[in-house]
Formats: sequence, C-alpha cells, structure tokens
Amino acid sequence: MPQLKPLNIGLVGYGFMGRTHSNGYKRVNDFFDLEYRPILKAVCGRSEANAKAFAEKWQYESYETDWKKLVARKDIDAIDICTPNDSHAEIAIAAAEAGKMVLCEKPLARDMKESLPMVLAVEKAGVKNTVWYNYRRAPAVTFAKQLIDQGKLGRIFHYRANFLQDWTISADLPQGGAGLWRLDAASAGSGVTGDLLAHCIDTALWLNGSITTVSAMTETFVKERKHTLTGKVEPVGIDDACAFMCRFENGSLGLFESTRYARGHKALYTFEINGENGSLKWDLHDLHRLQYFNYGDEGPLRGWRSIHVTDSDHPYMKHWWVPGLQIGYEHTFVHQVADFLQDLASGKPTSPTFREALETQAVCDAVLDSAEVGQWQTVVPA
Ligand code: SOE
Repeated sequence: MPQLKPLNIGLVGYGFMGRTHSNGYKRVNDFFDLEYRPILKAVCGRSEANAKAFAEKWQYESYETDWKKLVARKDIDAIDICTPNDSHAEIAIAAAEAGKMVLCEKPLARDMKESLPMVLAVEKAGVKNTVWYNYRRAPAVTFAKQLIDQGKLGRIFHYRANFLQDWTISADLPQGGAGLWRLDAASAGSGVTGDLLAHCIDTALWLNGSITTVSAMTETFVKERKHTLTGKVEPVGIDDACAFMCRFENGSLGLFESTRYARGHKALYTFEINGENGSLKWDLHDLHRLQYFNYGDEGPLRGWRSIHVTDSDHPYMKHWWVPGLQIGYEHTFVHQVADFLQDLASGKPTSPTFREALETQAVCDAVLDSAEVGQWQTVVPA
C-alpha cells in the first residue's frame, strides 16, 4: 500500500459541526481509496479545557486557543471553520492570506457583504475552498442531480422545498452563547433563512439552476429572549419562520418554507421537483430513498416508485456496505471530505466553492430584503 500524502487539518470550533467534520476526516480513508489522508493536527477553541477535551476525545494531535496562532502554524495545510457565522469571514480571509486551503461550514457568512471578501480572498490566494452544504452528498440527492442532468424530468415547472423544526418554540429558551448563538442575530446574521433555507437554496440552485426573483414573508414569534451572555432580556432579531416564492432562470416556479415552530418536526428537509416527463421527491427523514414518478411508464403501471438508493451503481454507495443496507446523515460529511481529497489530487474545485455558495447568500439576502420591504426583489449576484 503506497504511503498516502498527509493533509494537515486545523479545525476551528468544537461544537456540533466540529464533530461532524472530524468524523468525516477520521472515517474517509477506511472507505475511500484516496491519495491523501487527513491528519487531525490541531483543534482550536477559546476555552482551553474544552479544546483539550475535544482534542483528546477526537484524537487531534494538539490544540490552540487562538485561531490566529492556528492559521500561522506552518504544519497546517487546511483550515476548517466550524464557528458561529459572525467569525467565518475573518478566519477565512486570514487563512487564505496565509496560503491555507479553507473549508467553511454553511452559510458562508452572515450576508453577501461579508461573504464577497471571502470569495475574493480565496480566489486571490488561489487556495482550494469549499462550503459544507452536506445534503448535496446524500446519495439520493446526488442521484436526483444525475437524473435531472440526464434530462429524465424534461422541462421543469415547479420546485418546492421545506425545512421544518420545532426546537425554539419555548419563550424561556435564551438567545446567544454556545449552542444558542443561532437565535442571536448578531452571531447568526439571520434565523431560519441563513440556517435552514440556505440548505434548501443550495440544493435548489444545484438541481434547478439560478433563482432570479423572490417574494418573501418572515415572522419572529418570540420577540424578546434573555441573552445568555448579558443576562438581560433583549429583542430577538432573527426570523423564526420564512416562506418565499420565486422564479428560476429556467422558467420554473419555486416555493420554499422554513420554520423552527412546526411542532413535531425535528429536521424535516424535503424537496420536490416536477417536470414535463416526471417528478422527484426527497425527505431527510427517509434520506436513503428517492421517490420518482416517470410519465413514460406503461399506463396501468404508472405510479410513484420509491427507490432505495443503496445499490453499488448509486452515487457513493459502492464504498459502503452491500445493496439494501443504508447509510445516513454522518456519511454526507464523509462524502464531502472524500470529494475534497479526490479533487485535491486531480486539481479540480470542490463544489460548492465559496463563489458558488455566494449565490446562495445572494438569494438569502434578497429573501430577507423582500420580507422587509414587502415587495418582490431581484437576486443580485456578485
Ligand atoms: C440547526 O438546528 C441545524 O443544526 C443547522 O444548523 C444544520 O445546518 C442543519 O443541517 C440541521 O439543523
């Protein structure tokens, strides 16, 4: 077995996403034949005790408490950003200027204004970059992309997506701080639009092309929450729910809805796309299945088929178990690492790049602007 080339990872942030990414780095070479092996060189976080504990648990070789030191280290090749959204830009720009590859958790940043300099920085430095919109790499979603690209659906008429949760209904839940920064507009930039709809928009742009115009409404159901960091009751600046309609460049119509107030739904990301010759449906709670309706089927047999995307000729699946045995959420991150390493070896960009993720950001900005002014907005790409 030839010696694999090391790719030294410096991870910033050790929360939920720090765990999903670390798991991806650790497992990838067990399942994929690659030229590179990620080495867990260092994890960085402000609390020394937490950084040390994370390093021990996940077997990082070292830890830092200042991301600037991590970025300056000569033994780090790639900086992976898993911190709250308000710190993505500063870290990514510094990492690019230091010549490091940059992998950034979604969304790219809080808004377009903050995201554009990140794109320019990685492009100027010529460093490899990607944004972790992981759901693209659920095999059933990648399979949907293949079917659409093969023209199986024909002309597209409709795209609709939902991302429903229920974890912020209690007015007693504070905003801000570890775990709850997603409720704090200063940290997150926005609420469900940047956190959840960004996923739906990324997938939609990938599957169905650019969105040109949007008309949105948002609501903040709980208008004041105690702030974890100040201890004071403060106004809530995020959108708790957002719904928008839109037009795609290919002439199809889109409908999107997201909320954290849909009692009973934990992470119900669904999308459906309807074309002249067929339709596709996907549901995160049943993520290994793709529903397909083919208008070309023989009349009496026509109906939705539920494809169990676990065969070796389905995307990514030949690397896992045997046909019929499914994989799950964590594997989408393993796939992103595998693609990143494969593209690194062949000198190709890894989608979505910062530039591609900027388009998602442009749609999010247009959605929030539209909700604020109560009018249709044109999506303004950079
Ligand atoms: C929010 O609850 C969240 O964790 C998002 O931040 C993730 O991006 C999404 O995949 C699951 O939900």
